[in-house]
Amino acid sequence: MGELLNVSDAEPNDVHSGEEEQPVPAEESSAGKASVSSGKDARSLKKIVMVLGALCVILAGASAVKLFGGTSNASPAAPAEHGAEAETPASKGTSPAQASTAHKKKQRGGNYFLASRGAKASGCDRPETMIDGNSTEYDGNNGYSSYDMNNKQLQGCVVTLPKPVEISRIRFLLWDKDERSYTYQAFVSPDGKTWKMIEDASKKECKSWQDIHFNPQPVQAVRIKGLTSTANSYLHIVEIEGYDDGPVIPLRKAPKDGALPAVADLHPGLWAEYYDDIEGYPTIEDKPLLERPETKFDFGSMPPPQAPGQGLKGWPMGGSCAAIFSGYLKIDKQDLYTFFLVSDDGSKLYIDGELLIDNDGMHGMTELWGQLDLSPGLHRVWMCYFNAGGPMGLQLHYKPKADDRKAIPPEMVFHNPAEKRRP
Ligand SMILES: [Ca+2]
Ligand SMILES: [Ca+2]
Repeated sequence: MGELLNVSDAEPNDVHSGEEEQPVPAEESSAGKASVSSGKDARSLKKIVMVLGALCVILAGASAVKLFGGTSNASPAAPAEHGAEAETPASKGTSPAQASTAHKKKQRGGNYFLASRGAKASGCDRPETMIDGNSTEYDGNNGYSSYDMNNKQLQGCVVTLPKPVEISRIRFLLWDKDERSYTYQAFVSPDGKTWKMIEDASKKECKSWQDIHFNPQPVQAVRIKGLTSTANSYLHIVEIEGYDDGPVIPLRKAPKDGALPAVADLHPGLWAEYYDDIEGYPTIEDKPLLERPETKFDFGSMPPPQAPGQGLKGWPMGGSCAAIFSGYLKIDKQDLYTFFLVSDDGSKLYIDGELLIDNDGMHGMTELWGQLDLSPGLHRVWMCYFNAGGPMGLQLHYKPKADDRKAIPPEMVFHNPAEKRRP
């Protein structure tokens, strides 16, 4: 209950007891966090992936206080603002939907879903707040639209354009000043009458920004139909945006496990490809700014960089960036190995061509782990990472069954210089 108080405290000037229905903090629940792993647990007996994180974070102790206690010019939850408090675990969640489609954004023509460009919003209370171009100023009382999902006559929050526009991505901000999560379905319409579902997030725990990509098509209206909230029966949306990003460019993929190289052909370190100025995982069209062997994967975490080049321990860049690490793990002894992948924002770890840890999405330092029984010899490893902005961090640790957890040692990682890495 303290949190609601703090939410108001964050923006004292805006506090007025409106008669509007107010978001109420979710009950103490870690459902949103746990859900990140639930799908994977079901998929594989070999892999046990759990969220320890969102909890074990750089800002862990401070999150509640810092996020809501607020400094005077704190701009909460502004993905483009890269504010220090924009990505605390408490403020940033993600859905698998958002994550799996993250890719370089082109944003041709900018955001079409603005009142200033003739868009109209409906279907909820204070619909104008969804298209005012303001996704940073909102609190427990103001700056969001809402509707009661229990009212079956309401079909969701709708934004309608003056005429159809080619659109390939919508993103919207679910009210995220506490730990609540939502489920929803998103639809687009070429004429405002017939609707096509572009995202079924009815079984996902969705928080904060939702980023949905689809094949470019004429769109005159978008509708976000809320299904559930972990807090109450209301859907709250701060802002809806729509873009023409052009065709979806495929992301780089982990190579399927193939023939292993001869140990004699290997060189120390995983091959690291660093990509600058992209906000998602590298696509097949992105070109790395820097490539080099990398023997340490313990970059730690850091607040937003003050200047280009100010990085983590050994990390070569700052701000929006991405990386792919590929090569081989050399295992000396058969054992059950636990891998820990900690990142801000998203990361994924593949071993032997299989996704072992999916730490995807935009979030603060979040740790996931996975276990694998590995035989002696070489095992293909592939890890991708991105930071959409703001604080960043990456760590890969491992633990043999009867040993301590430690950073991956340099003598365990190799790459084959002859290997072709990009399409
Ligand atoms: Ca708004
Ligand atoms: Ca970040």
